[in-house]
Amino acid sequence: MAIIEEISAFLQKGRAKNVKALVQQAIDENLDPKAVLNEGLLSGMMIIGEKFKNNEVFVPEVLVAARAMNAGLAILEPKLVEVGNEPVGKAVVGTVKGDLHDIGKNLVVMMLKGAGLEIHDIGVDAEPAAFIDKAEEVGADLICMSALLTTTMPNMQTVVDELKEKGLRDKYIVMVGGAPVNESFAEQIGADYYTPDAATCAEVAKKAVLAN
Ligand code: B12
Repeated sequence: MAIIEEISAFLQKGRAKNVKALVQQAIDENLDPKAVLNEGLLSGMMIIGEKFKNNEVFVPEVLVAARAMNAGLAILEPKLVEVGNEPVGKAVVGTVKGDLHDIGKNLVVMMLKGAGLEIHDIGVDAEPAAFIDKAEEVGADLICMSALLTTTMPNMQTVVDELKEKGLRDKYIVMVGGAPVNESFAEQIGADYYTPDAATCAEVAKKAVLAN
């Protein structure tokens, strides 16, 4: 089996050690890191997502697959991210309150780093105030929020509303994303940008910060 398919297969079984070793091997063999990400790690995760939806696998299996995904991502990060010298700007990134999904957020972090932004990752299940306090503390340009659950999406609105209440809304570029989020939701809650994936997020973020 080709190495990329093996990565996908081991990820689906939640075998983090094997995933790590194979991602390292792929790097050593000079395979394209984007192919390792998209056709290995992400395609494995998509298969798990589909099985989860159809009740063929359950939370524990998804959790170990996600751990394997994050382990593989950590090995791949230096290849995906070639950071420039001067930071273009600063971004606070987190997954909103009530939401524990971090794979997409971690990818956004990596791509933003690659675009030259200094990142302050506030993790998952982040309180609205945590986004704002961290942004104020570090003098951020951007606030990036991720949500994977329809039930946690409204917490993005809370952050925007609290920014408004504090008179800080115009100080920050607000970006939102995650599988259930879309352009019209972003508009509805008063965010500045939505993008469907992490690579586009980085492109748009860089342009927006430089234009600011
Ligand atoms: C992995 C996973 C889990 C893992 C998470 C582990 C982890 N460390 O992240 C675990 C097992 C913990 C989990 C738990 C749950 N999950 Co879950 N999970 C998934 C799964 C299979 C994959 C998500 C993922 O990582 N995708 C891969 C990443 C790369 O994609 P992504 O996050 O969308 O990110 C991309 C873009 O959206 C974008 N992006 C992401 N963030 C941002 C931010 C910005 C600013 C921008 C611009 C872009 C951007 O860039 C990324 C890549 O380019 C999805 C299925 C799916 N198809 O999404 C379900 C899914 C999200 N989960 C679901 C559910 C229901 C749950 C649970 C409620 C299950 C339960 N009964 O307990 C719990 C909730 C826990 C909680 N409070 O958060 C549902 C949500 C349904 C809904 N409409 O709300 C889904 C859709 C599955 C399903 N079809 O039923 N889950």
